[in-house]
Amino acid sequence: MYNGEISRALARIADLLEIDGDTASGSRVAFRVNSYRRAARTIKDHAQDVAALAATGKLMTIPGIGKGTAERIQQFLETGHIDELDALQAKLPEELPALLGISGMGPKKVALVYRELSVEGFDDLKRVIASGELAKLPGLGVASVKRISEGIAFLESSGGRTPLGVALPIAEALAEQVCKLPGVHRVEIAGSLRRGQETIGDIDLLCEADDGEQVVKSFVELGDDNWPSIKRVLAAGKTKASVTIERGAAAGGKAGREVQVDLRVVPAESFGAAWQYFTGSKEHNVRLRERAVRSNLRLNEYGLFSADGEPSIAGRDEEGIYKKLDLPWIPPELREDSGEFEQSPSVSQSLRPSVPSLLVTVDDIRGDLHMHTTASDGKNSIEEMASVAKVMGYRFIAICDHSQSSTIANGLSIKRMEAQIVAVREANERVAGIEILVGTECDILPNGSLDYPDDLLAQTDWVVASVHSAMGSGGRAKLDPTERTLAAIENRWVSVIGHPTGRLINRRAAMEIDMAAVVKAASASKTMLEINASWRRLDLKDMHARQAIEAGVTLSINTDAHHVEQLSQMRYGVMTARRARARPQDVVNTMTVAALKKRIAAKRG
Ligand code: DGT
Ligand code: CA
Ligand code: CA
Ligand code: ZN
Repeated sequence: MYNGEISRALARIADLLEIDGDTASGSRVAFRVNSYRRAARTIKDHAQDVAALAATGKLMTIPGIGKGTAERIQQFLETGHIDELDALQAKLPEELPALLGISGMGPKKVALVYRELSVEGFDDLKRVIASGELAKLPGLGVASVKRISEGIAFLESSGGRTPLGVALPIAEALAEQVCKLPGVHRVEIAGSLRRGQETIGDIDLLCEADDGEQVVKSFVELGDDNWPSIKRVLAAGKTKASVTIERGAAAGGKAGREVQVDLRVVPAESFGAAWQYFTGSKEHNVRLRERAVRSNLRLNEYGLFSADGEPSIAGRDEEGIYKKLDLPWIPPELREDSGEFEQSPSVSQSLRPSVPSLLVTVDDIRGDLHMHTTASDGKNSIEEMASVAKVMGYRFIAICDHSQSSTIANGLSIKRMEAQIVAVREANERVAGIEILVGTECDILPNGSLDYPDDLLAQTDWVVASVHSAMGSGGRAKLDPTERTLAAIENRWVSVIGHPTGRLINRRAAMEIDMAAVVKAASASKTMLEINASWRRLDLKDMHARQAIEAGVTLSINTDAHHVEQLSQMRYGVMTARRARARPQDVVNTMTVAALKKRIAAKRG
């Protein structure tokens, strides 16, 4: 079991205790809530595997883990349940904890509406908003009610889709388990997940085996000693099973949400056809089928057939199908009927490598140019970040801690930034084999100016400029988000605009930005735009990144890691870049150190 799961279970107990109990400060419950929260935080960031520590009886050596918490962790590891959590869940209305997923609704507010207005779920909450009762509660008022109703609308419009970075690890771990079942030769991911969409409706797995019924049977009986474990079986047939997996409370919004997994079993001779079909998108498949019909062929999930039926002329692999339809193999990320047919040169017309085969890959990435350390709100030191980056094969990184106005993120004052510059330069001397650039994530202030003076920025190698405050139009901000971004782009020291629209997937809408204007100004001034690879952001999103590339803007794909583990989120950014049709030369992270420095200097002059 991962530390994250244990951490989430403890945080969940804290949430439910806080909703359930009398948490007046100084009370016994408040004390327990705090200690669970502290334990959850410590475990989440703990460098060692907590399950391994537990196995050797060393749980209580972790700071902040007392006897009671250690017992609960032990129970969770052994049984997958915690009695206290189950009891709390049973005591509270079933839908109530889900209200915690609404932006603006913390445990205190959920407790308040539950106790004062008998709100037990979404419908009740919407009712008390409409009747005006909610705004009358102490500590709420019109502004916070507005925020809560926007939060509800956002959750509803995002339809409970699972973020890419939550779904992919679940799918990979499950695929690995299925691979070990008797009679299984091969397992692959299909559907929107293979296409790298930012959120996933359900996970589609495809499995090659001769006896489908046997595989389905052993699949739905997979034990729960492995992560992830199956929560409910929705259907189990001869060649198909649908189940749900608990996706974890911290994952992109609502607590306790499940994600559906469809498993289909097919024989080797039609594996390619099925993989192509179930990868989709539906729109891509429709176009492909039309193309088959025009060649007097018939395409379905079993294969490609001549119009008069037998025998199948392709179906073992995807390449064969595309080839017979006079197309190069099209990367899954492009299969959206958004130009991939028009872009793909016909195989017979051209022997040049096809455009899609030139898309950027994770292997092309030589460095990550946005990450935080303990100097601001990160969890690891400069050297820790650098050594993990080195193991990943990177040649460079940029340390970009927050600037002075980001007070909640412990942003660096001018003085601390000056010390940080020295610290990064020293670390760069000490750590061989990787170039550590002095960077900053400098706030773009509400008036469009930068949070540090130019003479300080000039001492850095790389400047990420980001909007973190006053993100709406009007209000505190003097300029609207587009004007602020344009002002930052005009600053010669700004290398890249960080997470340009500020959205949080399933949580916060993007700022209203005139992307065409931003892209144009970025291109003209040689300012780069970021694809923030954190699965919580993926910002720029695919279509905006495509717009940027078409305007000649260089992209920078960065994880914004606040912990060494998050450096691995690079792949989500790369998938997004591939959906944007990015080639290595469109992405600054693929450059050598020398070329990177030259590229940065091209704007600085
Ligand atoms: P999702 O799960 O909503 O994120 O999106 P997908 O694309 O994974 O859709 P899903 O899971 O309903 O189906 C997986 C793929 O199977 C889909 O991309 C294309 C194929 N497929 C499913 N149903 C149909 C259909 O009725 N017609 C066609 N042409 N393809 C389908
Ligand atoms: Ca799907
Ligand atoms: Ca599906
Ligand atoms: Zn950042």
